[in-house]
Amino acid sequence: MDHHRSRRPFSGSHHRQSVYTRDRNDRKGRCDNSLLRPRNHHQWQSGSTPEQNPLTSQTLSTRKELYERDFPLYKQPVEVGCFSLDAQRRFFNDGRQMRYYVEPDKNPNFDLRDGYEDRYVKRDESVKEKLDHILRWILANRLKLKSKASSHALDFDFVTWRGHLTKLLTTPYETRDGWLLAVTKFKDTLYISEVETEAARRDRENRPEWNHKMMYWGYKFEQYMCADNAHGLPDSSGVVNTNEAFCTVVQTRLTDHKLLFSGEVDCRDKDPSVPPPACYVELKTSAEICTPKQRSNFHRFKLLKWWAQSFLPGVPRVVAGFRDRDGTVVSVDTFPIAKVSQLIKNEPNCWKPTVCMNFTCDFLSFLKRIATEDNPSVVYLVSWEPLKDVTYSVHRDSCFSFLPLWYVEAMGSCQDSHHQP
Ligand code: 0WD
Ligand code: CA
Repeated sequence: MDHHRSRRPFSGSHHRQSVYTRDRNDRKGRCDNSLLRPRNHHQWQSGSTPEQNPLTSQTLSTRKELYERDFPLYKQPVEVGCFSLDAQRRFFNDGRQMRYYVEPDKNPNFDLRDGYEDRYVKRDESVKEKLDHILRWILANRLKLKSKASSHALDFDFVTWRGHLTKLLTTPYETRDGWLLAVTKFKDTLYISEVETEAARRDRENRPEWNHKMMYWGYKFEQYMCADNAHGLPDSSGVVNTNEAFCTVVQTRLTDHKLLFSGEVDCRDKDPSVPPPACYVELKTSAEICTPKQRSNFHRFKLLKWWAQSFLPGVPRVVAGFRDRDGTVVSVDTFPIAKVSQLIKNEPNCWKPTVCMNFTCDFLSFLKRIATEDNPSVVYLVSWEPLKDVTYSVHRDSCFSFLPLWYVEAMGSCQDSHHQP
């Protein structure tokens, strides 16, 4: 076939995954994920073939039983910087969008529906920003980021969004949504950027009106809970603009994987003596819990996502607004992340933090093993669907390439240029 012509041999004969050189785009210029089905697709059943050895296998199992071992080393995340996105989604290398947590009444009666029709500016979700904001932050802060000795490469194995890592942490327990991650090795760092799956795009484009409203409720809750400065009060008469964001950038290590990632933070405690990320507060809304069944589901499904998202950057607490069916917050509760494991421990068949972390650790090792070619235009497209193993395919100069030229050129401009495209 034509698009195998420029295929280059890989360094080892054990590379048995499919190799694509060029991808066809559909009429709208999107990458067509339906063309991703590889021909010589190897899907070894973990635990049932001699090729299950995790050190050589080209696939990775997500079965939770395989990850029930001791909790892996996860270093205390350290904030190395922050950035802001303004009402027009413009990047600023500072904390101007930081907001401050304001303690609410126990029974607040916030009307989350207020403003949906007339005071809501919604971010355009069809614009895919990929890692661009993080890359901009890296370029603006290169000097203060520790570089590897004798090179100007970053001293990180992985750069990504916190949200992508959250999806990895919850994968062994996920039964509904698969994911697609694009991975590129550039100057010894693996960059991980999400690609929207076909199913996710369909869902987004066909989202019913009630769903749009409920998404707004979450942002409206933030407005009721946050002030723009440490001594201010919330202004619920203002506009909700979801372009605006404050993002923390943290560094940490999961066993031998050095990570740099960024995540959006809702607000901070106004006490200036508590340093980030310990001062940060994650805000959530959830349906009011009225029955034991609802409580159990909350523990088994919602707390998993909340824990994974906040544990990663070291955000110590989630403040939840419980809403009735009409969108009125009837109570507010604080969930310290460190106490979540106690909350769920009497829940039969529940998720375990150690499984989430061990799977993620093994997944990152898997990426290091497969993504060997250091080239900014090569993408290892890693995909997963519930009940299946993680698989991948390789793409050169395709629509999946995501490291922008401005980043590649800026990073390549200082010595160590043998990897330049
Ligand atoms: O393009 C993409 N595929 C993604 C873009 C996926 C994930 C994130 N992003 C962007 C978001 O626009 C946002 O600026 O990255 C930033 C946040 O990154 P994150 O912290 O790594 O993402 P995550 O932990 O999934 O979400 C944190 C918050 C969400 O709060 P809740 O309480 O709902 O978890 O970021 C917001 C949201 O408030 N958020 C988004 N806002 C606009 N568009 C999006 C999104 N696609 N995803 C999360
Ligand atoms: Ca939130």
